[in-house]
Amino acid sequence: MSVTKAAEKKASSNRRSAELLDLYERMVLIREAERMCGVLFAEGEIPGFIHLSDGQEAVSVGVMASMTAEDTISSTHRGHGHALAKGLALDSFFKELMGKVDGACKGRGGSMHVADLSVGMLGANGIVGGGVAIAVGSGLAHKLRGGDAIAASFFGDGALAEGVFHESLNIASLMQIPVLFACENNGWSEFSPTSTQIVFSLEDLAAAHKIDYRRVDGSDLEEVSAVASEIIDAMRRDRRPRVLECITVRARGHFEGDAQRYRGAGPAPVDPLAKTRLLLEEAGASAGDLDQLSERARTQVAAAIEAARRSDEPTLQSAAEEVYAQGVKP
Ligand SMILES: Cc1ncc(C[n+]2csc(CCOP(=O)(O)OP(=O)(O)O)c2C)c(N)n1
Repeated sequence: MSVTKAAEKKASSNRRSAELLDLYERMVLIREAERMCGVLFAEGEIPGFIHLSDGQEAVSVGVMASMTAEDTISSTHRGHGHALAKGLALDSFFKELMGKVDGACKGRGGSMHVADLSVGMLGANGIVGGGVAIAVGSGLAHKLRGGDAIAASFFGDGALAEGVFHESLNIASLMQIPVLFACENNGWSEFSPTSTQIVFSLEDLAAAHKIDYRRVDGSDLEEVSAVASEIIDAMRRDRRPRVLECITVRARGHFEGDAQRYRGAGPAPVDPLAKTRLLLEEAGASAGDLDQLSERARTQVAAAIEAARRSDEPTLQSAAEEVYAQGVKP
């Protein structure tokens, strides 16, 4: 190998390691934010229900590595990772989950309906499949406006049984809408295995709707980000929909507090964070530097929680505010 070729190869491998480190840091931040969500929920500081996405971080971070602020996403009840990966600020996130006036939705959305249009996060969604059609609508808007922005819908395998999902695939294919259907297949729909719920494969369904389909190992950050980048680049050019099935794990219960009595002892799930950390260490990152990165995440999350604690709750008198869009009469 020539000296120039060797130098190019080294530079490209350094670039890859720097990108991987950046994505790893985002995953660590999501894991830490969710760990603290669990603590705050148990202590009664987060009202309602929360559903954590431990084990699924490589999907949100890997796919969104190729998205910009102009691109839009819709999410699910398990949407913390999606919101943070899309760029929702930590402060806004914790204030929203803790029901405070300075939250992303002024404390009205909470965990299951957090949204921030300024970063293209169209909302988490308590309705299974509810976000899918929203992303299709947003993708249509991108197409009509011109440019190369795309929309993505993150949904679980449970959404495959919903009518709206089938309608959404059909219309996206019929009208050639640049929407990425990103399925996080963790094998569970609440307390039931997917195999007891669905009779078709997502691959067959995509083929029936004439939409290109790819499957990735959702615990493998490098694979998710490489395949997503390829797909999204193609979508920016050809303005067509795509289906990406990410095989992933739900490391925790369906919701926080779920005793998981329905769950048998299976093989230990692969942790995408541990897997990526190993890769980084093999590429030369020191354990000390990686520990420091985790420490930084803990400090950032702790500061955001403290800021949320200092923020006020909405007043009772303001309960009816923000119900209607500005300028729209009831
Ligand atoms: C339309 C609708 N039906 C049923 C429910 C109750 N429900 C909440 S979560 C869930 C399962 C979701 O499974 P999946 O989409 O695979 O996501 P996961 O929880 O595995 O991330 C169900 C059936 C709901 N919220 N909305």
